Amino acid sequence: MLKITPFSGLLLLALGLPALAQDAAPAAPPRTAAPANAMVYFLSPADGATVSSPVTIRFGLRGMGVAPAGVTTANTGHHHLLIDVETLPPDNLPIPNDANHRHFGLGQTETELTLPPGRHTLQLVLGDALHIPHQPPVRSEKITITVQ
Ligand SMILES: [Cu+2]
Repeated sequence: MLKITPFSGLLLLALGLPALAQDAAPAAPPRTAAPANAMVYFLSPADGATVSSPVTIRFGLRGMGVAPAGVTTANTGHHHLLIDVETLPPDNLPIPNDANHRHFGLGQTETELTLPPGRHTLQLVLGDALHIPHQPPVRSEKITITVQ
């Protein structure tokens, strides 16, 4: 006799929904582990700094190494700079690639940023070979700079 345990019930439910599953988003790829002590931060500018544009932004990383996108070596990643981003992108998906979410997939550790005058926020997020934040995410504090 077939025993329906809670687990097999779920399995039957899953097997019974192949059409729905095909329409759903593909399963998120597995997350890449980061050491608990990993830390990404701004070497410059300082939080609260007043700067002129273009401004050089220098990225610091501790407890992990920088590697270009596509490289799957353990405990490495590449920098992403979030500019004036209020809501963090999802941790389980590739970081968007647009004017507000800049990728440094060649392994760069600094950039020259041209920004209009006014206040801007900057935040760093490390991404793995597939541009997905690590588990746990390695993110800097969000800093605010004023461009003259
Ligand atoms: Cu990336």
